[in-house]
Amino acid sequence: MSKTILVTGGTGFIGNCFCKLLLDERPEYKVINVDVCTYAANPATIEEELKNSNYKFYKTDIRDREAIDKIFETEKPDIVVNFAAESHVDRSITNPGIFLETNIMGTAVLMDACRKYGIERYHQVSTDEVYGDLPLDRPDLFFHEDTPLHTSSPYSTSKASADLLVLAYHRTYGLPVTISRCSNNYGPYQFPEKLIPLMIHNATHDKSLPVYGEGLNVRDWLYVKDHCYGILAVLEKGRVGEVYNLGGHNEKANIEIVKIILEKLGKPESLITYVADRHGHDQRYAIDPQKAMDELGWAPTTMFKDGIVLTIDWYLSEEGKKWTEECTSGEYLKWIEKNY
Ligand code: NAD
Ligand code: TDX
Repeated sequence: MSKTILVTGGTGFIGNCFCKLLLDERPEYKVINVDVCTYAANPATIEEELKNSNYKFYKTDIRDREAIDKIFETEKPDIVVNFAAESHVDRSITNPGIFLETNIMGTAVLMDACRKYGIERYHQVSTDEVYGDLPLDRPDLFFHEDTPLHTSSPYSTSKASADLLVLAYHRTYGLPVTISRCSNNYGPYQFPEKLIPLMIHNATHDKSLPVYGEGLNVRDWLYVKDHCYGILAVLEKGRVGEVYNLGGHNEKANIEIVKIILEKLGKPESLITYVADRHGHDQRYAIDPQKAMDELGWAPTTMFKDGIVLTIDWYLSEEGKKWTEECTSGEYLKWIEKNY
């Protein structure tokens, strides 16, 4: 049966991968992308999707209640998946306000529309950062779904607040919600402010690679498409009102990642520059994805050694080089003004 799925933040890194997956593997879905296109959204990302008759794009802010209501009235979505967010921790440290507005208030506006117009499912895309961090000397510890929320940055606090609001809308209003909390994603089309694309970009331009502190902080890396399959599994098999952790047991210290990238690109380690640490820098993230594996039959399929090659190859491709150049020069901001 044909269904309409409204995806917010579908011009961003993970949201676009999710839209592509739906268009490729779930042709029965009509995909509506609602994205205001912040600095993090290069329009080139959705060039191909715009040609697909199953896809529609609204350049709209999720904080704009009137505009969101209008889209719900017109499109009558069955399912809403909320990716839209301010997503970069460093930016949240310098400018927290917009994180609270988009990540918390935007979520409330979407869920109010869901209540008003009725939906089958509201899914919130969340992060392992809501659990805070784990000590480096306790490799036996992992984040479980019932690990207390204990955030460090304005970003993670805004995401945790949104999660609590989502669960409150379920309990108070009976909204049929699910939440997924994922570890660090990597892959093509990631904005070059995040660790992996930034390091690839700087290394290819023989610029220094800024590693915070001693580079010993640990992140748990998941290929973006595996994350999107996980969200699809939650939508199709997950229980309403539940939280699912998504991760691949692929923990690496930042310095390890940086050295892998340099090695793959044939660049010298002398490009590494140790810089001042991030304020409140989380030490280690480590997801236990057992619940998603057991209940949903989900498991990542891309090994890091393969995913990192796919990622580097994409950033070195003509498309990847042009896309990154547009992001770093801000060229597309002029394009947005002209076209929308
Ligand atoms: P991104 O920054 O690449 O994309 C975010 C998208 O949201 C952009 O296209 C942006 O234009 C859009 N957006 C921002 N504010 C908006 C608003 N007010 N209205 C409409 N659209 C708006 O981020 P991403 O890495 O793709 O992350 C997507 C989601 O996944 C976020 O909710 C993030 O918290 C979560 N997440 C990310 C990771 C990761 O490693 N990147 C890991 C776990 C969870
Ligand atoms: O220049 C850098 N140097 C550096 O050492 C940058 C940009 C990062 N780092 C470190 C900080 C982190 O320990 O690398 C690690 C990864 O940093 P980010 O790419 O900024 O990701 P992180 O802070 O871990 O958050 C990411 O994962 C969880 C996403 O940005 C979030 O949206 C997601 O929720």
